[in-house]
Amino acid sequence: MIKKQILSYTVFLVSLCLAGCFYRPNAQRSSLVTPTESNLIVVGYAQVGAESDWRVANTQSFKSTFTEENGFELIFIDAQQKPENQIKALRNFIQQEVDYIVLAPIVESGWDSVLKEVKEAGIPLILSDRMVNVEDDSLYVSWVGGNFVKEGEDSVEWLHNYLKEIGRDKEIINIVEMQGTLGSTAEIGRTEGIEKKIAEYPNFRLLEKQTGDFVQSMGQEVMEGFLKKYDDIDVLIAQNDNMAFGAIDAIEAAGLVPGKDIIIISIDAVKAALEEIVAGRINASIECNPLHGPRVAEIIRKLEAGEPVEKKIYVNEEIFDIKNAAERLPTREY
Ligand code: GYE
Repeated sequence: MIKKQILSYTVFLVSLCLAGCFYRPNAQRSSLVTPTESNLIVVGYAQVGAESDWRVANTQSFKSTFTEENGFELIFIDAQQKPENQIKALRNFIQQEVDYIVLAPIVESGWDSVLKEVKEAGIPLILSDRMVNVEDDSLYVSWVGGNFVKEGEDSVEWLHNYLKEIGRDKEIINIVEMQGTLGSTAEIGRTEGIEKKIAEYPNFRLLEKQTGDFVQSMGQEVMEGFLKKYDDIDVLIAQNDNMAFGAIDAIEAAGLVPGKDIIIISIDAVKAALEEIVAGRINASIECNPLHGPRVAEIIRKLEAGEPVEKKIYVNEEIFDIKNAAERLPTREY
């Protein structure tokens, strides 16, 4: 009798262990699937956040490209604009033994040690959108994104041409600048391009620059501050559309007409910005294309095939104003 009890207890223990050892709840599947368990290529993407229309379109581009039907499993992490969250995400990706890591770094600095860990783990890392400032560029395989310096330069060139067209090119022009997240490649490049070009035109004065962190509500706050401080602002250059949307609210609340009393130029050219151009509240938007999903997938395809990839890939971008916005709106993807 006792023997029988011991036997059934042992069977119970063994079955408990079996269940415990092999049970993998569905909810954790994404973190447990490894390339040996399926044929899917596992890609971890450490995204910046959801701070702007541009970012939402970028996330959508990755989610619709890196699907199971296309042969991928995507592990998507929204870092909520906190660099420490991205570092944590990268370390988790290493533990999960993903096949590739895609990183859109929030800021350029602070990457040397974690990217070294990624390299030591033998995981190819692709940078998308923004850059890292590291001593050893073998820490990443490839980068794809916009030419931020050029976008900044184009915004001021557009202004110069527009002022000529409306006969104001001999006037002193007071400009305020709204920067993106300080220390991000998009901010660093755009600030450089904008200020280099402003310096080329003796009648352009930069009254002040301030960051609005690429966020609409902060754009509104920063503009309110500018309007309290200066009563002679001619132009706002906002380093993204969403901050310009916030600024429009502030300008209207101050009893001024956006696009007329204050010329507004922004960067990104998302669909809502094209609508604002048609409505006359934004004068121009310099495109920054967010659809990097297929571009990164193409880099991975080449790496899988053992083909060489370019270290830096710049995306072509356009300029939108009243001359082309209406005609392009119906087919605008984002
Ligand atoms: O312009 C802005 C987003 O890094 C290019 O980030 C990107 C920028 C984009 O928040 O809207």
